[in-house]
Amino acid sequence: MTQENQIKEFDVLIIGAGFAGIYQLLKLRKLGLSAVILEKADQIGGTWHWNRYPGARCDIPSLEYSYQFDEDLQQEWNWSEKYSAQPEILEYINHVADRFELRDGIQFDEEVISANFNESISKWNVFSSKGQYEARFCIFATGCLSVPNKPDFHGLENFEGELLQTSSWPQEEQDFTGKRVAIIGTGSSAIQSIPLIAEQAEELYVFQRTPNYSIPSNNGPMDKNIEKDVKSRYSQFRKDNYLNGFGIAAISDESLISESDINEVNQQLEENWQSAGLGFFGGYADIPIDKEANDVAANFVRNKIKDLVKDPETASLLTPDYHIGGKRLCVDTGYFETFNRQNVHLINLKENPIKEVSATQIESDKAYEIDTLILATGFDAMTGALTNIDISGRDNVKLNEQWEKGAKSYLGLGISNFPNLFTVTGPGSPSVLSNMMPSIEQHVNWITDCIDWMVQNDKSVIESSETAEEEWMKLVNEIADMTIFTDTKSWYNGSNIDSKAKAFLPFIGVPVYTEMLEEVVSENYKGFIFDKVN
Ligand code: N01
Repeated sequence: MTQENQIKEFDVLIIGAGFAGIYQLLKLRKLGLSAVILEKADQIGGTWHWNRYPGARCDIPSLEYSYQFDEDLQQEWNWSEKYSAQPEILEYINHVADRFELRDGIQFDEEVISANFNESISKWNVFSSKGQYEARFCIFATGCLSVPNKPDFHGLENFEGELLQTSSWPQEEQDFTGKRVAIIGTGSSAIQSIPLIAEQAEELYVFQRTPNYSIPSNNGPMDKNIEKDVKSRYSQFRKDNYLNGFGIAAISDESLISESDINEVNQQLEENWQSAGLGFFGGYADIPIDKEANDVAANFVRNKIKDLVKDPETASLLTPDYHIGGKRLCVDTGYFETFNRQNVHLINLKENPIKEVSATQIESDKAYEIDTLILATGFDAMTGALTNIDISGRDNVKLNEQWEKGAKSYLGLGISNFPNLFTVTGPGSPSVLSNMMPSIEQHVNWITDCIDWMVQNDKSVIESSETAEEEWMKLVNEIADMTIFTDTKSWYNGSNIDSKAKAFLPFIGVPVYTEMLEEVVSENYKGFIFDKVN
């Protein structure tokens, strides 16, 4: 066997060098375990590396969308804006990698192709684009929104102009000056990028299938008083946020619209519109669960769209008719106002789906001559990054076959038949319905403690029991069924991808989830099986 072909051995393999992967590497090193990250990209950053389209920024305040594991780090790092833009977030993760000397533990340009559990030695055998690895544990830190959805538009391969996708944006700056640009999709990525592209492009054609609710970010330079206040009580601030349903320091949601005076409700919603962004529901606990309360909030936004967009027909096309929050809420800077520009045109794909893309045109209600086509068509969310890898567990069970009728996981951390495999923010955990950063840290801490516990207690192999997994997913769905989240087509329930099983995947409710995680640990990892004998 040549040097390159040698199997490299580690205690733990981590897949993905985003926020989850690099923190996981740090934690495992502290435990004294050997670990390596395999990363497909040529640099760290995960989602913040790939999604570098114009306007990309977080929509949870940066004081919250950041690591909390190191007090010095959180005190010393200063964000320039309330919601930081993608370049600054990338700078931050690079800073963390350097500060904690993590770079030498990452293999770049190395895509994981397959992972097979070898039952005879209880180890994972992993093949990448560059080599072969053997490890006791595999941790998938592959993100929830990392596999782009590229719909098969008829004739797309014939397009001779520039084809871009928001979720794999080139590293070189793109200049749209003088160009006729088409963008397909009106989710968060499009809503962030459209206002900026419109400022440059000669013409911008927005192809919309479903309109979205979007709340103004009211972004701006970091308020130094707020920063000082948060930093003076950072660890308590973080703890308090875990007690909020979505893990975000929004306005507490103690009131019910159904029991409140409508004028007061509208006043509160106006305040939220002016300042809360993603926390727009703040103040009212019944918006996600009571259709009438939801209608009050939805109508508030619908009226705002009517006020912001001058042309009534365009305003009406931009107005969603489904429950607010059913699709992930968007946060924007001047999105609706952009449609008042002469060079921006909205095309309704519900009435006129895309018929054909040719060398220079895109055709729906008519043919549009374009120079650039941007796909802002979303992701194979929550499961895509796992099912795209050929993963086989016990008895050669394939993960994508086991999940054919819907993904099942215990706590979003472990999957039955896949021993010593952990997922960070996997399906069945709050993940995308929470602030991802604390949720990532919560999972990485949990996984690391679990591995440590196994070492201390002389356990070799852990896997979730099928019963625990079944019961867990039943609970995930029971909670979701109490809300309006399941009525709407969204990537939360796989409806954005035709071939995908339709099931609601995120766990709703950070505080309950946190309690349950603690309970599982306090009962010696209840629901998991150790050292299973066949
Ligand atoms: O993707 P999306 P995204 N023909 O799935 C349309 C996070 N994020 O990248 O709704 C025509 O939301 C699709 O239409 P429809 C955030 O969690 C965060 O924008 O399926 N259209 C939709 O309009 C977000 O929710 C930030 O009818 C097609 C759009 O494409 C998630 O990532 C910023 C189509 C896809 O919207 C995904 O957002 C950006 C087809 N065949 C993203 N297929 C922050 O602010 C799809 N569409 C932190």
